[in-house]
Amino acid sequence: MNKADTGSKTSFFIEREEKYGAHNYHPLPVVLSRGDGVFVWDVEGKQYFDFLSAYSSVNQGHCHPKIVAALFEQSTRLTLTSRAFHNDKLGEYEEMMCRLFGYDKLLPMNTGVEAVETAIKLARRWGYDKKGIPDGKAKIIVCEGNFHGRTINVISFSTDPDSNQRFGPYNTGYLIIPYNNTEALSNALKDEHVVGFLVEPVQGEAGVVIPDEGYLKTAYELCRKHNVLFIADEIQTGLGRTGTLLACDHEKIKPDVLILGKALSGGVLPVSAVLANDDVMLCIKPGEHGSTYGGNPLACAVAITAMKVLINERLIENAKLLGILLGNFLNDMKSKFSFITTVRGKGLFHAMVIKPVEKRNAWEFCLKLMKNGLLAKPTHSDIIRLAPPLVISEPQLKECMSIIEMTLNDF
Ligand code: IF1
Repeated sequence: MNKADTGSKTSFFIEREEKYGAHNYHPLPVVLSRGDGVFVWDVEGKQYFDFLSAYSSVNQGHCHPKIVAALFEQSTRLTLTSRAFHNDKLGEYEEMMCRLFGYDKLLPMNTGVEAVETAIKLARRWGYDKKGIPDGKAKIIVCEGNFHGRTINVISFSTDPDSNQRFGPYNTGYLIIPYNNTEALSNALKDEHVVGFLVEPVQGEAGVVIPDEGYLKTAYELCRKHNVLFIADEIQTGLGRTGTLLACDHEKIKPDVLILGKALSGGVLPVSAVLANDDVMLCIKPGEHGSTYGGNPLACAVAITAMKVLINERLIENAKLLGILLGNFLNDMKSKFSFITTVRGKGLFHAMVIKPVEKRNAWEFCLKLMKNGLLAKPTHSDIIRLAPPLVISEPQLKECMSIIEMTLNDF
């Protein structure tokens, strides 16, 4: 989109960010100032369907009244104590989460990558304490195309040049294997210093890459056999996104270490968590890990309500049902338009891969979708991710499908 196409308010906001903000993002040229459910509005007053959901953080919809009420109510009583003292919300939250997901214990953090770092520390410590691995030798297996966040440690095992190039020196202790390949996993597991296998049940950044049926189950069994922790990063795939509470539920496996974030707060605050049983979690002792804001009462009150909304409003079932509709529609589009090469997805987590020809790339397509009132984010130059809030209704989804079809028609 060129400048003449953008409203005057929009360019004011964009130019100010450009001038004073670091240039570590390349957003679509839209400036949002309000959200409600599946909708967001820009500063010109134009309404859009949100098909990114802040990378699956607003599964419960923008500004969910119950979640916002919990935020407000708790914010008038107590927001932060640090973990130097107890607070009356943390235990309630931990109990609810442990019961819901079936683990002994939870460790609270804030951002997703902090929870990933926590899981890595836990796995290493468990390896030294319980597996008798010589100190400093622990290895963790990860997959090509992974996205687990942006700390130096986590980018040390990224295979995306944009994420990791020229940020070295990097950390060691990782074995990178191809995703969706149990033979490679089986080989890597022969290394007796391996303590964990860290995996996304569906690779988000790679473009909603769904592994073959049975991959996660086989991977889990291989980990069992080699006494290695199966660590699932469900930060993006968990909490209803794929039509089940966790994406691992599709294959009926229960990770040894479960990492959650994003929608844990319904998009209100950064709230993340690691869940595990005592055998693993109790390897970390007082003073060995933590975070000033981790487990703060405001976050706990918000997360308790965000989980209640997810369950009580049957958002997981909705994602499953409407996901079928979205999948069928995208397959229809694929047979209608030859430039769509692949469609894939599960629940309300889908992607459409297009053949880029000159200006006809994913970015241009997303700009056109935006003009037509739907916001989606391209990944790489050829993939459009489609992931609306799970509160979307069938009539709303149908309206979105006609927007997508209309946009495909004049593309
Ligand atoms: C950005 C991607 C999505 C994640 C998984 C950990 C984290 C993420 C599976 C870290 C974060 C985000 C971050 C966002 C872009 C985004 C993303 F395209 F880069 F891969 F969602 F698809 N594990 N994902 O997806 O969580 O520390 O950010 O809270 O701009 O970096 P965080």
